[in-house]
Amino acid sequence: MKTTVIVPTYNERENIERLVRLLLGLPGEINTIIVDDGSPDGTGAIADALAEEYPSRVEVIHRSGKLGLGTAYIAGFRRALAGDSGLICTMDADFSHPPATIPEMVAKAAASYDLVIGSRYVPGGRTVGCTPPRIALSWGANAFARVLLGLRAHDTTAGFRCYRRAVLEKAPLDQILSNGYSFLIEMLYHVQRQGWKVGEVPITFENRREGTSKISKSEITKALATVSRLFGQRLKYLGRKVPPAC
Ligand SMILES: Nc1nc2c(ncn2[C@@H]2O[C@H](COP(=O)(O)OP(=O)(O)OP(=O)(O)O)[C@@H](O)[C@H]2O)c(=O)[nH]1
Ligand SMILES: [Mg+2]
Repeated sequence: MKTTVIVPTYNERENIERLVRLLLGLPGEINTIIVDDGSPDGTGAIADALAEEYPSRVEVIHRSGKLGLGTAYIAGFRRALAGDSGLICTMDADFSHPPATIPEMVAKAAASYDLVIGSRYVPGGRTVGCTPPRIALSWGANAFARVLLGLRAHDTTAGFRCYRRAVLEKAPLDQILSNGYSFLIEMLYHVQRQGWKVGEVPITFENRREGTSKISKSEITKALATVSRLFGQRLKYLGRKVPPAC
């Protein structure tokens, strides 16, 4: 199945070229869309050089500044939906998400899943090189989102995902209010509520070796606010049967 991989970038000069070359070398029909937010370190120029080298396989969206991960995904989704890929994946640029798992995710989606998550928290999945506070934060965010929102997936904050095209076509992208990391929770909430089938494949999540993290403390507060807002919405819907979208 033709697959587009969206990679949001902000200051990923050390990673982006190697990642794109690895992605293009994977089996299957894969192309990429890099969404760069005017990275001061020149990531955008490296991405442009890759797009020039592979005009039919690498596209770059340049945005004017650091506008946030959520809107970067949405910009990538819209560009991908203008093309003809049947599957649209997202992943970080920093090698925390192993590119070699993509064929397995694609195969699982092709075998009848609507969203496949590259997951740290299913048997066989693990986290390597992260500090205990970072692990605790991820674990806490997941537990909180799963309990309050009833999310069934185990890794609800993972940015490593493959969506079937129809899922994104039907997703209420205009209604998603969160723009940071909690965008991922909000998106998963809508996907599950619309009745799509979500699967997970185990990954080894490795802490980034190059470049720096963009997570800030305010993301924690924003995630708490997002989950609380969605919990309020869920309470309204509880008891009402929502017809599946597929
Ligand atoms: N376009 C765009 N990309 C972003 C933005 N913030 C982060 N990114 C990218 O999103 C991906 C995830 O960011 P990271 O800083 O690795 O965050 P993380 O993986 O959740 O946290 P770490 O475990 O600390 O690495 C990376 O590819 C970043 O370059 C943003 O505002 N705009
Ligand atoms: Mg990272």
